[in-house]
Amino acid sequence: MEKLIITAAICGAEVTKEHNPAVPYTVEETAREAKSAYDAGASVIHLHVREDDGTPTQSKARFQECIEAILKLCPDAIVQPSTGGAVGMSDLERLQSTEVTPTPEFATLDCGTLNFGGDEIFVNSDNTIFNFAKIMKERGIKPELEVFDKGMIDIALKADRKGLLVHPLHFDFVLGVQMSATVRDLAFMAGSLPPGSTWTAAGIGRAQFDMAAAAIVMGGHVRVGFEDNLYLEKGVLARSNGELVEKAAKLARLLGREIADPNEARKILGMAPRR
Ligand code: KMH
Ligand code: ZN
Repeated sequence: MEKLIITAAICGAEVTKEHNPAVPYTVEETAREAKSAYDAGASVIHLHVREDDGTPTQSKARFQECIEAILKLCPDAIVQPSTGGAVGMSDLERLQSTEVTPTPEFATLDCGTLNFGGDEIFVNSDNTIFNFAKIMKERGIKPELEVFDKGMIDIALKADRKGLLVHPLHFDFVLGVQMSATVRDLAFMAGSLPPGSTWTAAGIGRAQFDMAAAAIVMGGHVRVGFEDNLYLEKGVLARSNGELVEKAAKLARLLGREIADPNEARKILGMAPRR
């Protein structure tokens, strides 16, 4: 089986230090968390950034600072800025994370609108999705297609039929927000992709390691990190993103799957070697 790509979603836009004191806000904390994940085997850092007080931001300047700080500590890591940002941000605000220098090699592309808990709705109209895809294609950024249910795979494939995506496609199944997170759900999602696609499973909350274990044996890839889950095990907060990555890497080794380094990950994802 192909080596395993581990993505660390180190921060997110929703979790706070009240949930887990290790959630990073400052540039230094963000770089520290990325480094802990990288050292434990993460080749992709999925990145949201915060102001020093924890407020989520898509500011180009803040992304620039955080990416530079991360790459100083993890020189060959694949940094994947979020274009999802936080609920309520405008499209133009969200796209700022793709405007840093040098242009990111990878970024998320959210493929549908979803209920985000309570009254929160994360809005991604077809036109937003197609426009983000077009901009990413023009800028040479590989999109990670964020899909929170099967309908979003179909929307991504609509963008593909319009010529807005470059193959091979890579999907991230975020399971446990809008769609439940069971092995049956994961198998349905993985079985719905066009041949040649790659995929990562991101289980939310206690589903993080269930989905990781299933993805490891199914030949998918794995995302862990504070954005999706704050606990190492029931009742035990993870002290760093590195601890969550370490647990995923340990599961993979137990199951006989080797871990990809960043350059191996680029190859598996069909990306150009490090710029
Ligand atoms: N914070 C969510 C509203 C992404 O990074 O592209 C959007 C999100 C997805 O986390
Ligand atoms: Zn995210």
